[in-house]
Amino acid sequence: CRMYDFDRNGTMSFQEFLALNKFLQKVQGVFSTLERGVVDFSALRMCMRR
Ligand SMILES: [Ca+2]
Repeated sequence: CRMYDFDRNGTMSFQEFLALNKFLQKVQGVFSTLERGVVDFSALRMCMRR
């Protein structure tokens, strides 16, 4: 799940998760009128499981 790994160290820290959350909220705000489900939260959950 490198696409969520902002500093590209191979793992997703809690700090990165928070940053990602902020980012996703922004993205969702932009795209929510265009299409719901642009951000796949189930994929993110799989990412966190590792
Ligand atoms: Ca990282």
